[in-house]
Amino acid sequence: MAWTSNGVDSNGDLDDLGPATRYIRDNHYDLVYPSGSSSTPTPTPTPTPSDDVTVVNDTDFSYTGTWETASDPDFYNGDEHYTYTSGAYYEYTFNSTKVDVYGTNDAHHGIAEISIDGGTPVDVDFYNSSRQEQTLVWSSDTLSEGTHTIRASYTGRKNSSSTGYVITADKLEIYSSSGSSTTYTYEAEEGALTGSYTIYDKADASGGKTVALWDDSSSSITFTVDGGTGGSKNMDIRYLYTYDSTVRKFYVNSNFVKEVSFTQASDFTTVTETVNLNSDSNTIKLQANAGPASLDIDCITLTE
Ligand SMILES: [Ca+2]
Ligand SMILES: [Ca+2]
Repeated sequence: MAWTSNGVDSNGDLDDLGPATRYIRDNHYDLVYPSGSSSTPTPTPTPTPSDDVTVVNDTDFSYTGTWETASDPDFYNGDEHYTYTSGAYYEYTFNSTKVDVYGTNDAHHGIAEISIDGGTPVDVDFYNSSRQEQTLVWSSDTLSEGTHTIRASYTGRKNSSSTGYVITADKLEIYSSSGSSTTYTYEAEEGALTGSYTIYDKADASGGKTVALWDDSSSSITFTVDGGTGGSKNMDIRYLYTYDSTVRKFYVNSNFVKEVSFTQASDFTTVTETVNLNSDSNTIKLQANAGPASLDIDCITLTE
């Protein structure tokens, strides 16, 4: 980190900045966000209906045979299972019409067989010349309504470029049956922003932009959201954070709910909270707090 000296502590805390430190911070800021631009936010939410996706972490799969576990912030939820042993497979049973499989590809990874409901397995290659976490390795066709079981099995086979046979398990994304729920996404860049922030372009951000919300007690982002008929919703907050962890104060309709924790994520990831909304219009605010530097917030997604 280029600016750990001169008043910024080892966590990159931005409190009590002197002029020299501000100079360092501002230069660092330009390096991190070269395409960044502060602009007047548009306080009009534009909710976008999308598929309702449930993410299932590898810790919830059912494992047979010998599997190892690994930790890395680049994995979904920071964890992964992998195997290089004959007879190893995982299964997961779900009630939906589509599943996407994610794992890590690498130069020493091999070919798995994936099947649905005991059907004919297909080969899925976990090889890539360099390590690539959270890769979409396989998508099912559209399945019939109802319960299905996916199985991913070690095969001991590989392509000719690979140096090994490892297969990995990081997460599944399960798509709900159409019409069972409604999801709305609200972009951070379209929220009402205060204090120190930068809206910048990022290719893999929802809507192509994300917001760096600097840790300054005046910094906040407020989303105006449609509560529908009211009641409890799931709220996914999509974010990036390069330090160990931080918190933001979370308010619904100006009432403090809790501090939400954000752990290190070098790729966009989500933290999920439950929110109780009134019918029709509500505000959801995330307020900066004491702690390390900027948290990038991309969007929030509400699910009925
Ligand atoms: Ca995982
Ligand atoms: Ca966004």
